[in-house]
Amino acid sequence: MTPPAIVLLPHVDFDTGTLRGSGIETAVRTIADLKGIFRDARALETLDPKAVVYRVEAYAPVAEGTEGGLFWGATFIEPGMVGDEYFMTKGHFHARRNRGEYYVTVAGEGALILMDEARQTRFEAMSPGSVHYIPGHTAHRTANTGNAVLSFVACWPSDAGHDYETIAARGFSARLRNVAGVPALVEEA
Ligand code: M6P
Ligand code: ZN
Repeated sequence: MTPPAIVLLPHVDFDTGTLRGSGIETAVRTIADLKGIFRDARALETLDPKAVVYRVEAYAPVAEGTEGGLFWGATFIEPGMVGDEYFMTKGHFHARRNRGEYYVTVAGEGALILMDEARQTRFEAMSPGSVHYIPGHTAHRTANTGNAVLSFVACWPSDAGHDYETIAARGFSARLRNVAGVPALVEEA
């Protein structure tokens, strides 16, 4: 009789959020990938285009678009600034607008920036252990406001999809900027 196949389950390191195991896909976003995301294009030009801003490790046990499944991810944002803006993710609405998501902070300090479809923007402070429920119909982006790597884990429906185009076209209505040493949301003019 053939012995049952040994399945290596993915494994999370709770000190860092790092995912290990087979079938984990990593995406890297560099300064060059984030043109148009930050406000200060001149400040962006002074940075090494190959420098990594953030990395996402994702575990997709079902195909993207599958209804009823869930994905798991870990995101690692380096500390850094582009002008007075903190290193941050591109940000997205879910392509299926009503899909929600959980984020849980593992390490570092940051902010989860949330914008509803009426373009009302707010943020939640992220620190180790903080649990963030992102409702449907809400764009989300994370910024590293500290001096060390910000890492958080995420869980979202496998049919949520990423709508980056809406953010590329109009951005968020407010940006998280360092105002006199403190992260503050500043409305776009
Ligand atoms: C989290 C999840 C992912 C997302 C990642 C980076 O891990 O929300 O779905 O891809 O953050 O965010 P973005 O895709 O906006 O760059
Ligand atoms: Zn999402």
